[in-house]
Amino acid sequence: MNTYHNDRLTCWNCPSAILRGNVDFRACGQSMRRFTSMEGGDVVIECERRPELGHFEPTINFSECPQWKPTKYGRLLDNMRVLILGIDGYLGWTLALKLGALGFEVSGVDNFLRRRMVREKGSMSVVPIASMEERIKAAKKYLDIDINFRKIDVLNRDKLADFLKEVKPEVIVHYAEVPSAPYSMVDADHAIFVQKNNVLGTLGLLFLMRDIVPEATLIKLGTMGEYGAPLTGRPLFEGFFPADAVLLWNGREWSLGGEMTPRDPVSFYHVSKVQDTFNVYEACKYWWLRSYDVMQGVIYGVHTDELATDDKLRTRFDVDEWFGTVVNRFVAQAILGIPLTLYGEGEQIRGFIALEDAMECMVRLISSPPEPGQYTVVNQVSGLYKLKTIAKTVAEVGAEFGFDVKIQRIENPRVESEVHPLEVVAENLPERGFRPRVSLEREIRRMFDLLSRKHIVRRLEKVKDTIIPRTWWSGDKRDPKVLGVYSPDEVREEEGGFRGILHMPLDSVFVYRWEDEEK
Ligand code: USQ
Repeated sequence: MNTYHNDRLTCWNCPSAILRGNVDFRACGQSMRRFTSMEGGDVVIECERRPELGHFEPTINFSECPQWKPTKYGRLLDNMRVLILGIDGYLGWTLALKLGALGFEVSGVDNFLRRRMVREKGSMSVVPIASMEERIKAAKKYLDIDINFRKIDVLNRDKLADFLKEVKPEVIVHYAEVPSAPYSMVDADHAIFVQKNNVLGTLGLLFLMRDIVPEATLIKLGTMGEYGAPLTGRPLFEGFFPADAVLLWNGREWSLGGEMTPRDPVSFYHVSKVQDTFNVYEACKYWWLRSYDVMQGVIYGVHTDELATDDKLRTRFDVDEWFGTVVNRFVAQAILGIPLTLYGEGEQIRGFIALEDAMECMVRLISSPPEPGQYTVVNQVSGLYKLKTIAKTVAEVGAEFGFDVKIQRIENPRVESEVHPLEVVAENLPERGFRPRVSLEREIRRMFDLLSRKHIVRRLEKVKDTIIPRTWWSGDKRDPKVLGVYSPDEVREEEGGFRGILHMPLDSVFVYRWEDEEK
């Protein structure tokens, strides 16, 4: 039996393996399996980290390689070089600290666009964050982490190319996209900007990876919103139909196995992620690049151990109508005494994941690099909830902190189904050792604990006017009408609508954890 989830991966997966010999780059994608099992030794590699081995067949597995050291996250490559694009953001900064604390060599790029866009709304991060210079100093002081930062716009390919040559990353985590659906719906200028920044930034990056770091893994942030929420209830598979899916039409039957599933994005921002999906998929096919495309659910929370080490290490936290995600906004509203803004019916079901769990997912993906040409989609959620359940939970936890929280249904400024089934398959992360650890209530409690501190409440008061949504998918700019105000015990979660169904096999793979041993 394997001790770690990634024991059986081999040099084929390792970014240190430089492919040499008779490698036919046209034999990518679909024919990869045949290629990897080829006998006769045509394919050889050189190991960047172990040049003394000379040329050899790429068959050493991680459990045999001294460079892949055991940790509680599985085997991790010693001093692995990770480049985070968008390192100044909510996720980027959190991941930088997490990886730094685990011994990765962390470098990062940002152009501070997020700070500017939030300022454009008249808002700011309600959790105070320092300049990048000060953040890097604090990371060194409190966690002894060195971060190699460069201010670069990912659309500037020349500068990005120079940095890639300097750093030679083995993993690139791409968080440098505009993450907001409402921002992309403000007007034509905003929609065009979002799509240009996101789609062309990623497309340019793919060409640079081909030319400079073809062995690196691209971990690209997509979104569960790429799939939409099919009214038929068809499960949302991980990017592709499973082998036994069939299409029936006119009395005839075809296999759908291995075909990309349909996408039905819900804003021009979500469309940009769909376009990225195709561009990354193609680059893996054409050039043997390797990628995990992460369909992340709605993220929430404030906590990781590293962020909590000192106030100077905290990550940003937005609550305005453009950049605040729903759980984060609800907690802010509860503290400000604004009834929680449920859009429309409140029967919408979404996949959610806490910040801390999302970071663990990233470490798991980094620990399991794909093979050349492999493009794998992972659905990154840890629970499915109705929005009204989220509102009720925030109100109930808020009561523990002494807040009397009301819930309001308001007109929905978005165009989205408000009553729909949702069935999600999320197998790829558990197979790589991920187990959700943070419950919704626990993280909401941590959020109240942090956000109700005096200095943050003062900042919340300052951005109060940016909370009520005024960006309509129709193009209108007006306050929505209130449809009803409720106390939490009047919210009946089980009444009406559907229940989310999540397929997440947590027992299928043995996961070794040092904590288990310590118990
Ligand atoms: N919603 C409310 N009240 C609010 C804010 C939102 O009812 O005050 C509703 C929205 O109508 C929507 C749901 O909550 O049905 C989620 O909205 P959101 O603003 O939290 O998230 P969304 O716009 O879907 O986008 C966010 C991130 C995005 C990421 C996405 C994951 O901003 O980057 O891609 O979550 S997902 O939703 O799974 O597509």
